[in-house]
Amino acid sequence: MKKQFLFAASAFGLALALSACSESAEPAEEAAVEVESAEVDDIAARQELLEGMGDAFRALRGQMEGETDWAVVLANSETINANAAEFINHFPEGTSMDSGADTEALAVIWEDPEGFSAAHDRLLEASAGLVEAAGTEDMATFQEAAGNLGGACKNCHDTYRKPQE
Ligand code: ASC
Repeated sequence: MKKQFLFAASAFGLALALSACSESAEPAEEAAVEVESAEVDDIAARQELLEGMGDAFRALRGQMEGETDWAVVLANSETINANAAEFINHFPEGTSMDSGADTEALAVIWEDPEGFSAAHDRLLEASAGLVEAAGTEDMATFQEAAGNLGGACKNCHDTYRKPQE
């Protein structure tokens, strides 16, 4: 991810350097760099949001195993719910792993948009349920909601993410 940023930054820097030493620099060349940079930004944005969900879910597992602070449970549940609503906005066409970008997103996301959307709907339902369950401060209720959430994560990953080694 970092490498891609550096690449985009240096490609952009190169375009700037070229335009600085040649007044006839092609504007189209700069536009092409901007598109690539936007796609790299989308990949970075969705990865940050998804990793944030993973971190929050791990924190919740700790809360379920050890002493429980329901304010912490609620905050992490809200993070998951908010990130779940947002990351879906960062899947522009051309950003599967087939593009060569540093991503595990499979091309089937764009070949089967209805299926991807349905998997995301299931996630939103589960993440809203997680927040609701956190509010009850009842561990059995929360554990069931966390199980639903984990199932929604796995359901999407099984089909739309590169299989993990
Ligand atoms: C996580 C995480 C996932 C899900 C998944 C649930 O904490 O990073 O991708 O939970 O493992 O099955």
